[in-house]
Amino acid sequence: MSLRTIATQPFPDQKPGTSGLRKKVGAFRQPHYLENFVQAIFDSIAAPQGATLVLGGDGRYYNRQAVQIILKMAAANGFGKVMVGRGGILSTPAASCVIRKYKTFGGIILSASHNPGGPDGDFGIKFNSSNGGPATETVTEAIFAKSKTISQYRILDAGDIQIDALGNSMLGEMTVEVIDPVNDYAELMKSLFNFPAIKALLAEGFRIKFDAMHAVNGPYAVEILQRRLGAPADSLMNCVPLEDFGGGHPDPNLTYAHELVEIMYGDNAPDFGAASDGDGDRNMILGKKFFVTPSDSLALLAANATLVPAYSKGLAGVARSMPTSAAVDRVAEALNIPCFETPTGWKFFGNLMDAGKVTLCGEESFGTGSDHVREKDGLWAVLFWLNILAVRRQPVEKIVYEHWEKYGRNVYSRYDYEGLPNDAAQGVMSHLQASFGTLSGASFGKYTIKLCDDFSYTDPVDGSVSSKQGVRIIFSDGSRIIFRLSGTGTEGATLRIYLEAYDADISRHTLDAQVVLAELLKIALDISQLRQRTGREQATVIT
Ligand code: VG1
Ligand code: CO
Repeated sequence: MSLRTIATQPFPDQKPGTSGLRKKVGAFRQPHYLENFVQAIFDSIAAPQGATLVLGGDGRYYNRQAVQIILKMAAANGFGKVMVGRGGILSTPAASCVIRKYKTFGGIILSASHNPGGPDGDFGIKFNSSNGGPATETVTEAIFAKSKTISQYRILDAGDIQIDALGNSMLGEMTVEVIDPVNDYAELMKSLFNFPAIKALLAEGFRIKFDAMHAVNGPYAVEILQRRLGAPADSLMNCVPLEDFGGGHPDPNLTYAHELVEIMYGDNAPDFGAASDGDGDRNMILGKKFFVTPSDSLALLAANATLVPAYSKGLAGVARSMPTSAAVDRVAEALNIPCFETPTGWKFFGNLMDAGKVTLCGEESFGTGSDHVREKDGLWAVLFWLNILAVRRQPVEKIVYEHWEKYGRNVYSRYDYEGLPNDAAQGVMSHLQASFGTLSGASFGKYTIKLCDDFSYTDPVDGSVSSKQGVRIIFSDGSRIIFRLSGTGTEGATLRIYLEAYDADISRHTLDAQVVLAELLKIALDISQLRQRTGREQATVIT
């Protein structure tokens, strides 16, 4: 077994996006591509000699090969130990949990989350710091800078390491500990929620359906929902993880989780439905023929937090990403706690949680979480809902309607235009930016623009500034239109339009969101010239 130093050349395109580096599998399989990025991580994070690292991924195609490469590189770069999930698997929230529980130096998570997998699908990698959260922008910028000048990487010349049985083995001087990917996470969930109450609810015939979408959360759901909480086996679907997610798009929304949606909108529907994504950090919540928008879900969790043992003493504060609706702001105001507005991406919540400023965080993109880990957490959100349902004993939609009655309704929808030519998408954004002057104060029917700008965020903890985080058009009644380019796609550009209208009138709370938002959508398409500039008439996905 010998340590080898391999000469390499930089790749120009290793800039991490909203959540790590995501590319087609084919890109990652180019000689030296993965190795360069891993060495750039190791060169940037200054881990002390003998440090411990956590390693695992969502199990998608190329996960196993990547794990072997990273183990050999960690051994050659002076790490003392790597804790790897059995089979190379760890859900994103479970990886965060393990990093924190064992106080490791950090971890490497292999995932392209909700993006499709398989040989022609996507792969991804990111580094999480010792707080268990995605590296801050300062660190990801340093990794990118390093990737542009890299000239060599270090790797151990060794055979493949067994990662399928629990226990320790040696790789050169480094210990490889294969850990159970589920147990630490399940124990953490048990410590947060009222498991006996949820168990009782399920025993009384409250019916649930959880769709793991053939992704990483399958075994976690079997252990927690079925084994520990007693849900019948047929409450779970698609719980066998597959390298290509069964050819599906492991994104829990009304479009891609249609199998579950059909059940929840069909005859004899269960009382509660939920799904999670490729790496287990997203969640979708459904009632009988009822969809809870992620922004509303965050607000509801905040408003009902004291029903959950872990949050019974109340919340320090809440945070949401800028495009997420202001529903949670209203709850924060009523609770008299601070509410922070951050750029898109979970990495911006870490500092706030570490400083004890916020307890709950969420994004409109089906992500919710708390300071129990430093990632968003799909099953945690499902358990939070079940805990609320076990205490309140009301149907999902009733809980939502009561919430709107008290706080008003932030009617919300997102339109995604995927696979656009890069320059056309950029053109839309530049056109909007150039129109700020003429748009300010302009009226469109009942809507008058109060403010338009490019969102910029100053981190209240470390003072770092992130600018150009999305175009905001804010109307005098608080309604908003946001335009953003995605930072997770791997093909062309994805442009997202986020629409939000506030409605306090309960007589309109049963209206379909698309009906309420039709006028805002028209304004958005007009002022952005999206159709003319991209030739696209319809959005690819509407959530
Ligand atoms: C999207 C979502 C964002 C989320 C990110 C990672 O980013 O909008 O809210 O944090 O995905 O989620 P973008 O840049 O494509 O809009 V996951 O579950 O893919 O790690
Ligand atoms: Co995800």
